[in-house]
Amino acid sequence: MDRSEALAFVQPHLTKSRFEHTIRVTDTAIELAKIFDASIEKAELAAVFHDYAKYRDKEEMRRWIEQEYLPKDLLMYHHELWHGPVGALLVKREIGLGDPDILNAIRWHTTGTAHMTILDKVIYLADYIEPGRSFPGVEEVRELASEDLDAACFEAAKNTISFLMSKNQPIYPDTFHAYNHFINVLVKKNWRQQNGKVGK
Ligand code: DGI
Ligand code: FE
Ligand code: FE
Repeated sequence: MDRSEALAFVQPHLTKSRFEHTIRVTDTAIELAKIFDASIEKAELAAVFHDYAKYRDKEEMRRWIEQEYLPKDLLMYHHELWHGPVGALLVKREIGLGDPDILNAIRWHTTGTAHMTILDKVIYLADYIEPGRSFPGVEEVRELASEDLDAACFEAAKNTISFLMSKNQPIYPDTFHAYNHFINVLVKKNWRQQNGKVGK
């Protein structure tokens, strides 16, 4: 499936501004995929479909989570978190896109998780830093994003958690798992650099 075909599938499900966001996420994801050597074709499709389920009826999404093999604990958290996992399911069912790499990147794009693939990180980050985003801290993440994917994801996870805590919002476990994973990765990288083991 090429980009224009994919966009034609997605457009009827999105508002105009969400569709424009999707295009910016797609362009950003392709740039990141080039820098970090992810599949450009997969990054493009995952980005086009990442918010596919964003405007599904809340009760419909609840039913998918109840009926299908999706984490039930999602139901105890804000429905904003549902469109990633439900999106992955519906992109497979309705569009017929079965590539697990693409579906996982869609699944994790809002919360992140531990042990994300490069493609997962590319989509997580592209959604966070696309040029239409203007929240505090985004510029630092943009700068990191061209150099160190893990450091950029760490900052994004940290900012998201700080933001949610400042609003007294519950935080989904995978959001914490992402944060904890990236802090460990960065500590290890720093140790290696300080001990002259770069690249080993
Ligand atoms: O769909 P988008 O708006 O493009 O972006 P997104 O899928 O990253 O969703 C962003 C929203 O999700 C943002 O308001 C923060 C929220 N979010 C991310 N992680 C968590 C979370 N909300 C809660 N309550 N808990 C989380 O762990
Ligand atoms: Fe989203
Ligand atoms: Fe998005």
